[in-house]
Amino acid sequence: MKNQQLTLRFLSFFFCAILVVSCKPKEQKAAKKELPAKRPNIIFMMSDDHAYQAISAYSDHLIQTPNIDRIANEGIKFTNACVSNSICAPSRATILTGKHCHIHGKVDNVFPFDESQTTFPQIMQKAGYKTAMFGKLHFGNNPKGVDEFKILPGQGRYYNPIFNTNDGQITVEGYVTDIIMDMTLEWLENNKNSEEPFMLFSMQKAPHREWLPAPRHFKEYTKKTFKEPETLFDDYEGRGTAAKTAEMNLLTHMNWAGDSKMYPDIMKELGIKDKSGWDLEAFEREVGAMNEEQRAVWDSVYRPMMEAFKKEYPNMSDEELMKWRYQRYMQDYLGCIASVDENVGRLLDYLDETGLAENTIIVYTSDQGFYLGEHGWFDKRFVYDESFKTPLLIRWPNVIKPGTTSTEMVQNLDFAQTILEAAHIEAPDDMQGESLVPLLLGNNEEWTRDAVYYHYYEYPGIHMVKRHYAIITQEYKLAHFYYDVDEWELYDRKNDPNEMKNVIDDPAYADVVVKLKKQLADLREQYGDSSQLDQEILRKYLEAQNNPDIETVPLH
Ligand code: SGN
Ligand code: CA
Repeated sequence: MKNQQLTLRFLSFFFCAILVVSCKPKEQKAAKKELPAKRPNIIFMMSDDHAYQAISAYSDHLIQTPNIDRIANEGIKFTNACVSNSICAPSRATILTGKHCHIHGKVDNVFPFDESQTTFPQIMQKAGYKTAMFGKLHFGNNPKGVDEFKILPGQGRYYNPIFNTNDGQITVEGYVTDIIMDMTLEWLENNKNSEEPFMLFSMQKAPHREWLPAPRHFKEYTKKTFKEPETLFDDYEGRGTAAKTAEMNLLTHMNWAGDSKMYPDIMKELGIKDKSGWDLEAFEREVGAMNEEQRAVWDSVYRPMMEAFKKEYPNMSDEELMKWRYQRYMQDYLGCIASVDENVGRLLDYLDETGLAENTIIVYTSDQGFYLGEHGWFDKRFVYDESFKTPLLIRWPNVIKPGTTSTEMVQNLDFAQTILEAAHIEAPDDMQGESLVPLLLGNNEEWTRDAVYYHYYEYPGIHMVKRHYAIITQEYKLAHFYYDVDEWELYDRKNDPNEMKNVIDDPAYADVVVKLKKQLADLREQYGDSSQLDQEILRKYLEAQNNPDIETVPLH
């Protein structure tokens, strides 16, 4: 009996095992993920000149940004996100139109944006989205396609800023980064129960030059010392003429009053001249805009620091001065980032508290990257990594897998199509980017692009970075500086991440050069760019420099 029972048990176990094995589903290719049916809200946060080196999700050697990092940890971080032209208004125009600069026409900061161009908020507004924009646009005109806007005129200022609004100009007391977030939160509060989804732009001025922090950060940040970049003392050997002639060096081109916050009276005492011709004006434009209370906090921190420097200055070597200027620069720049991060935290908390977080896509990016002393520089413009790459973090709960990293060559050119697709709206055929939606969903095999196109124009002009166009792949960067020189540069991105050696004439790269030149010519053709267009754009630019009757946007 016992034996029979055992045999039975064994047999039933055996059959069950067979059943389990045969029912196990075959290894299947992961199913393609689809967009959720419900249209999402979108908050597009962009700061001005926020270098990825100053976001701890990318690199934590300078500052901790726990709130911005939350977006990366709960969403996706792009490590090769870049711009098609590393300068403010052209980048914004590319973001809003989904087109390269030579197509939408905003190639530099000089001419106003062509208002006949279609921007994606106009398309979203027509498709039933509620739309609003707060902060910096820098177009020389107001945004189209937004129900409500409060926009800084031109570059705007840090303290007690003026805004252009639907109902005329207003001046708001306080610090610009806090104010722009106040406006963002107020609009959300007023619209959170609306039936329609929303598209909200919250665009910070910080940390744009002259890098002025909130008074609450003066003391803490002026006491900090930051790690110097490896290339702070770059002598530009091994690079082309453009790197050698650019005017963005911390020691030689930075303003004393406006940038390093040296008091004009101390400058005078030390016999330091206003080299740019607008240094004292820049100081007055920003520091002069403070109210009494803000100015008192400023003077209590900056005055003693500058008095101490006054004593040291006569005995300082160039190397010591460079180091001092780097620290001064970072203290102010990163002080600005501290407020940006705090305000991102305010927004994320608000979205959690109201339950809006769940169906809201949050994008955090910058209009371009920035040099934080790398190659001895500040500013941007070049196709070299620190200015060409830009931070890009996106959170979309239940759609993007938390903690995802993508190394794909994505560009600001792609944002319009991405947002339209996420919102179930068809993008116009003449947009030139590629939607990032497959990468957000995890359908990575659908991504097609492996090289991006770059074109910078604003020369001769402030910072004197020569005109150039380029092709960039994960491995290489090939650039042509075509005006007032005719020079090619090639960088091996994997073996020379600091881009210290132009290998264009190195025989080992001869095949790469041939291949990339062909690919670059094809890209130019594909995107509708040409030497003839380069010449026309240049002619118009030079004409405006010589003719004061031609309308231009103020520089500062
Ligand atoms: C200002 C800055 C420049 C900066 C341009 C463009 N000088 O002119 O350093 O390159 O803006 O910046 S400042 O002293 O007025 O700040 S952009 O971000 O608007 O393109
Ligand atoms: Ca900018």
